[in-house]
Amino acid sequence: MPSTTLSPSRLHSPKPSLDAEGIAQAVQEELNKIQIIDVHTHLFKPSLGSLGLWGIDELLTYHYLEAELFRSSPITPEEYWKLSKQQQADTIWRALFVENLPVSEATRGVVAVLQAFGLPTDSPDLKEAREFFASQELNGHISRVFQMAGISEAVMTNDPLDPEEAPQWERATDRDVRFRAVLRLDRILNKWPEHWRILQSQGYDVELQISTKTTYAVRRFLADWCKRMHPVYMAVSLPDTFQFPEESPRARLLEHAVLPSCREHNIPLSLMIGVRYQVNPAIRLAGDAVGKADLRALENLCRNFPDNRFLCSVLSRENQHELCVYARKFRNLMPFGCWWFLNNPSIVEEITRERIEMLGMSFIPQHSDARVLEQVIYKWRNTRRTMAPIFTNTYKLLAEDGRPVTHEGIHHDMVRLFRGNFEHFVAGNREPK
Ligand code: FIX
Ligand code: ZN
Repeated sequence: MPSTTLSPSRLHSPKPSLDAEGIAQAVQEELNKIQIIDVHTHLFKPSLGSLGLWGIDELLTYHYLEAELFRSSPITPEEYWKLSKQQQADTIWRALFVENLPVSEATRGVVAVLQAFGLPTDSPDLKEAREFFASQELNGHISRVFQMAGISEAVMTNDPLDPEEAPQWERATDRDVRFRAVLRLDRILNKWPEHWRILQSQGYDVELQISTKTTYAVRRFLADWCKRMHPVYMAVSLPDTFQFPEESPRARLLEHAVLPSCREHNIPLSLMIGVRYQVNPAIRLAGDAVGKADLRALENLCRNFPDNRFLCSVLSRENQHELCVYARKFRNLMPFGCWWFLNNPSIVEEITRERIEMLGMSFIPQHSDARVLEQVIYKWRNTRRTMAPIFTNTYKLLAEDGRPVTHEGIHHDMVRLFRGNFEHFVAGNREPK
């Protein structure tokens, strides 16, 4: 892992240590100032057309809120899916924001976004909010939202087999510096039997069997998409039952196509482990759950493929400690984010404290996983709010134990956590962009 270090003269500053109040102030200042790289989102650059979701109706029909709707309203999923997008948003607004106080993390998030734009947070309907968002020009709105969220870039999730997205890449050749691409491989790795024919129809000499011919052709497919997308990493989400090695198309494609391709293009593979897919299909995207995974699969990958770099986020609370321990064993492993059901202050606090205690500042604390543009506003505000006291306490302990803490040192760490670690890890032995 290339260095993100301070020069000795700057670390061993003659400057007196900040006192407790000074530390808290410096942490707040640096957290407010840092322009974060949001390393995993489901946002899309505008040139990818209508894939990018934004505005009040999308904010309200977010699958986190749909899950909460079915707990606080008599409407059935079948009835809900028959409604138009606007009717769905109206239903969620009424049930979770008018008839009940929006106290959950996800509902409070919508309130924070409305407040950020100076819109009423307690009106009986969505008329004013809809008029406001309808009056926004998308490109300018994206830049304004990124500025409000304090992020410089959003890393997308791009699926080369998505029938809606794939054709867009033929046209979307622009390099929008606000967005970075990622080659998402869930369909190839988790659902090969259902998807290999799509590659064949595109002229890749693959078959159901994961033969050498197939792995060679899949590597060609990945190389073509790397040329088209310039991905910062490849990524896959994996079930709680994920095993490696194992006799499966997924394990063979990983070993003989994806990992070699990542080495060839010198980019990491991101493993997001621990999903129990569609435990309740009736509520669609909201129907996924979590399961504790056997992380020996990760251990085997990190040990057996030392020339590959692995970004990793695990969904189960019970897997967090193991992930920290494995990161202490393997420098080609970078833990990132408090993913999905973990992105709640009480759990973010627990995970982040444990990571600092075990890894110092050598991890990526958070990602937003935003599916709707304006979500980055509340998700990063909440992250800053939750992490400020954790970082402050960390430095207070360091000062108490006898090491002077300076504003400069804190600045260095915030840059490292929210930019440097990611940039260096994805760059590998190249100079980061
Ligand atoms: O696999 C993923 O990237 C997950 O983040 C999503 O599938 C999930 O639906 C989500 O939105 C989590 O926040
Ligand atoms: Zn995601």
